[in-house]
Amino acid sequence: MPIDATLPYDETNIFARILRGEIPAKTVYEDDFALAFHDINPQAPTHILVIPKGAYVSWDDFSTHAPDAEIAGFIRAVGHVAREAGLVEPGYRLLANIGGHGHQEVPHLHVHIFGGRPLGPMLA
Ligand code: D5M
Repeated sequence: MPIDATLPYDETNIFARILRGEIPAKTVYEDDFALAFHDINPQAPTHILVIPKGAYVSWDDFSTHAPDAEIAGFIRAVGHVAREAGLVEPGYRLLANIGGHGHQEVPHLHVHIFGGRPLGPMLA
């Protein structure tokens, strides 16, 4: 079910639990600002999720409320993970779903990294 991205942060969401180490994830990268792990239901040969360590419901919440250092650190982490996964050449896709029409299901900001095959003009 898509979430309402205007709701307050829910500390019990699955990615908050991964950040707290309460449930496992196939982690590929971690730093002060971000955690990256394989998506449990991959839609491409490489499908990695990158999440900020801070408690942000969505891209909207993050871009409005996060300090500049967290925003810069998170964006750099996304690029680093894609590079380390060997995706820069031949290319890859970033996607962030936001709220109901964006079909966001987990109420903690996450950026999908897709790669490993030609992705076509859109991933709908
Ligand atoms: O997509 C949410 C994404 O999160 C979806 O691709 C599945 C993934 N997911 C859900 N639970 C887990 C766990 N436990 N590990 C890894 N990946 C997970 P969106 O529609 O953008 O909210």
